Parts: sequence; C-alpha cells; structure tokens
Amino acid sequence: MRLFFDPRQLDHAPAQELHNGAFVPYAETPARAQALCAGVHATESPTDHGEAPILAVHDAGYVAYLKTAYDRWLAAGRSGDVMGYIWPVVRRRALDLTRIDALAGRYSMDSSTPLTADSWTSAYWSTQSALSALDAVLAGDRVATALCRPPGHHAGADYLGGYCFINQAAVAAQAARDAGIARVAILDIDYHHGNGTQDIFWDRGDVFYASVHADPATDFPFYWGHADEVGEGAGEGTTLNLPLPHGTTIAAFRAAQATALDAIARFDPGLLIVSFGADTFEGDPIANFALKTSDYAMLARDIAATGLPTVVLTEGGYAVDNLGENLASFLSGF
Ligand code: SP5
Ligand code: ZN
Repeated sequence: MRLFFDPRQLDHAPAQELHNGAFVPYAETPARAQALCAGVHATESPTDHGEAPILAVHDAGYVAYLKTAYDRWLAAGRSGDVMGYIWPVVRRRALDLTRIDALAGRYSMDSSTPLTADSWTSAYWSTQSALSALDAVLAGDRVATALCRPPGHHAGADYLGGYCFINQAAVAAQAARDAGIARVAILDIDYHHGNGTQDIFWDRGDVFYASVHADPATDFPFYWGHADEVGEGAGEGTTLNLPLPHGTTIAAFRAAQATALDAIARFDPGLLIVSFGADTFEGDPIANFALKTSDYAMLARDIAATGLPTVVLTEGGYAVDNLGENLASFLSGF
C-alpha cells in the first residue's frame, strides 16, 4: 500500500494549549508524526497540488488568515503562539477585521489550537499527502494512506480548532467530486466527532458523512455530533452520527461502525475516505474508549469488506508510544 508523508508536517509545534482553565503541554505533538512513520515501513513524499483544492473547501479569508496570522501576531508585538481570546458567538457577520485578536477569534472555535509560524506549512503538506493518496486510488489502487499530521476533521470551512487547520478529509472528498466521482462517503472513526467535516457537507447530498465517536454530551466538541444531527436541505439524511459512551470496547464500536457502513453502502459511493483516529485506544491520555491494538485490524477488515476504493487519512491518537503499532494494526486489515 502506498503511504504519503512530508517531513514539513513535523514543523508545527505549539508549546501549550488552554484546557480546563490551565495551560498544559500541547497534545498534538511532532512526535506523533514520527510515531506514525515508525509504524509503517516506508513513506513517499506527496506531490504538490497547490492551493486550489484547499480553496475549493475553505474560505479564502480563512486561508489568508492561516498564512499571515503569525506575522500579524509578531507585528502586534506578541511572542509565542497565536491564540484568540474573544469569539463571535452571536454577531457573526462580514466585518472588515484587522486586529489579530479579532481575526483569531473569528477564524477559530476553541482555545486548544494555537497557531505557530509553521502551522500553515505543516497543514498544507498534510493536505498534499491526503491529495496524493487520493491520486493513487483514482489511478486504480484499492487503498492508499496519508499520514495526516496535523489532523483535519475539526476544521470547518472558515475555522480552525481541535488541533486542526485544514480539513484533509473534506479537501480530498471535494477533489474526488471534482475528478468526476458522483458520490463520496466519509467514515470518521476518530474518538471525537468530526464537526468540521460535518459542517462542510451539512447541506450537500453528494457527500455522506458518518461518524462513530464519544457522546458529545460528555466530550469535545460538545456542540456537534449528537444523534439527531442528520443534515439539512439536499444533505438531509447524508449525515449519520453514532455517539457512544465512555468505556466503549470493540464489540459496541464495531457494531456502530457496521451501522455506518450499511448506511454508506445504501448511499452507493464511488469512493470511501476514512478519518482514522487512534484516540479510541484504551491507553489514550485524552480520551475514554477501550479499544486494543488488535481491534484496529478487525475494524479495517470490516471496512475493506465493502469493496470500496478507500483513502485512509489519520486524525487523532495521543498515546504516542502505541500510535505506530495501532496504525500498523489498522492498515494490516486492508
Ligand atoms: C484531532 C483530534 O483528535 N482532536 C482532539 C481535540 C481535543 N481537544 C480537547 C481536549 C484537550 C485535552 N488536552 C489535554 C492536553 C494534555 N497535554
Ligand atoms: Zn480525536
């Protein structure tokens, strides 16, 4: 199986995130990418598809923000990483925002995703890896994988959050649509709900989003991922949320994934994109499911049994010492 990764994906390294009222070490570390690479034998560098596939999903003002925010932060006399402190929760409308703090709030959803001098570059190459994996599958490979770090599924069309800046799954899905695939399905099995992916395709009937995740009643991102969220307009019925309780083990997770795969099969897509998070692992330091390393191979075998051409993209997974073997187990199932 072809695997894509670019060393520039290592550069993004925020120092701290604000969580539970305190600054704590940033969980989404470069060491995660090294662990992902260590879990597979060899990776190849992605080809550069430019910014157009990113701009096909993300707001132009948001992309400009990602590229310029750190310089604006320095110009404002700041040091350290860019973080907002005020969010437009109600009066969210087109304003000519110039101050970095106004922009940081406008283009983010949380306080746990600092932006550094390297965030754009790392997220850009993470996205190019995803697009290169898509190319491999469009060229006839049955499955291909991108080691996407930083991850993407919490990033919306015009906001960052949840350690995510560019939504690789969404960019790949849109690129597949633009390559002529009429219907694309995204299966998200990260521990957290992929609010950004859901938002981007919320009112679209051509991209199915199915997610198995920790119940947002107890877990980040809280405001998305409840079972009654099914999409709207042309997208009504093409969003499927399957929240599960703390302590979930493979039996319940696998059954929920089977429900998602059944719905995806009825949608009859030409391509499947898997947002794979290993933060469902029993040893994950920021999550509360109890999957074991060998469970990931079983989940992948169930996915492979659909027979769909599949692009695997990595999302979360913070038990760094186990991340490589969890990825290896998952990929072995294909
Ligand atoms: C891609 C992904 O899995 N994003 C998850 C974002 C969750 N952020 C909220 C939880 C933050 C917990 N941070 C603890 C840091 C300890 N060093
Ligand atoms: Zn996650």
